Amino acid sequence: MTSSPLANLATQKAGLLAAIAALATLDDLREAEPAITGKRSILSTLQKSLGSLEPDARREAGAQLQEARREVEAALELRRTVLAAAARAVLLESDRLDLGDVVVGAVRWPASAGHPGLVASTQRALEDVFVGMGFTVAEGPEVESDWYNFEALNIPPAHPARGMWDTFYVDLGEPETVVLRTHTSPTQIHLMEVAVAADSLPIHSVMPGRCYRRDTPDARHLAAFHQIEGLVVDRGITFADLAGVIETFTRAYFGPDIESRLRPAFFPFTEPSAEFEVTCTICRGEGCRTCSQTGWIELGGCGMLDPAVLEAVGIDGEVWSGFAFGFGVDRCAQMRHQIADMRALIENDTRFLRQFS
Ligand code: FA5
Repeated sequence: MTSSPLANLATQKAGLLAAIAALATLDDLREAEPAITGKRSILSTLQKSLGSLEPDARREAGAQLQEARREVEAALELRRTVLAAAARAVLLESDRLDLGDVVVGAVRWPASAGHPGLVASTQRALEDVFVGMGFTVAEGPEVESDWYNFEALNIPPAHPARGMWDTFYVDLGEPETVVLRTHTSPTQIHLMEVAVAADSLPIHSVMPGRCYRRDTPDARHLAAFHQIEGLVVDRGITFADLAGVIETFTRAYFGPDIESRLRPAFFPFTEPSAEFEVTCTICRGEGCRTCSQTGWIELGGCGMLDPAVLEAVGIDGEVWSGFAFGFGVDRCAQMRHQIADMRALIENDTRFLRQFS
């Protein structure tokens, strides 16, 4: 009588389980795996030997062998999970950064506190100048409806003046009805609406904030930049008041050495309108790459409020008049600190940023 090929199965299985338990690393496991469950393993050899058995005996032995293989494979997977977790723990421990060690122990360079960026501090300085001149400070939303950004400012749909502002549209509601504001002028409209509703005219306010345009960044432009808007609505306001405010502001912010000038321009929401410019501080008016060889840098636009705008918000143009202006905060920072290329403001080069701490 020939003995069953599975006569020693229990001992053989115990040997495999012991070998699995002794595997110390994932590499050991990968190396041992073919000998434990692979084609040349003892389990596979036993499987082949079952072919010589009678069908009934083969079925019974097959089931026994399958159960043994399942146990061995389960033990191998469990060992793989345990070893992988151990390897990960070792890796994490070696990567561990104890912030306490860095701060309290091995500080390799002087720890430095953060500080407001140049654009933020310029915005504050500009606000201070205008607060000193009797203006209040207000803010408006960066995402606007087409009505506030364009229509209420006397720029109806399809008006050619829309081409002055290359607009980012937000994918909300009807197509092209919600925009990232292209200028701070829509905040004028919010302010006038509130003043009408609260019966609180006159208005003397400045409104700083971020604006967005599909402009290609260059020495004087960014796609996300900042403006500060000014709005005065009062009785008997004239262009001389506007010119006086612009002149006072430029002298207060840039100092008496910098010249400024107003040049006729067109904005749909002001009439008459002007652009105001200052001497380029990079070349002192000689002409350079930053000012496109003109010797002047445009800071912003301004003008007397167009009666159509007053009417859009329900202000009686027979009683009230006013002016508005809007200029670039980043441009002011650039001119005040003689930064040849505006893109330096957003490049986050700490050697540049540290100069303004
Ligand atoms: C306007 O945006 C008008 N809303 C200004 C205005 C307000 C006119 C009230 C009349 C009454 P303009 O598109 O010219 O105008 O922009 C004004 C200023 O914003 C520019 O002179 C410049 O200083 C700044 N500016 C405009 N586009 C950019 C840009 N892409 N990057 C940086 N600064 C910019």
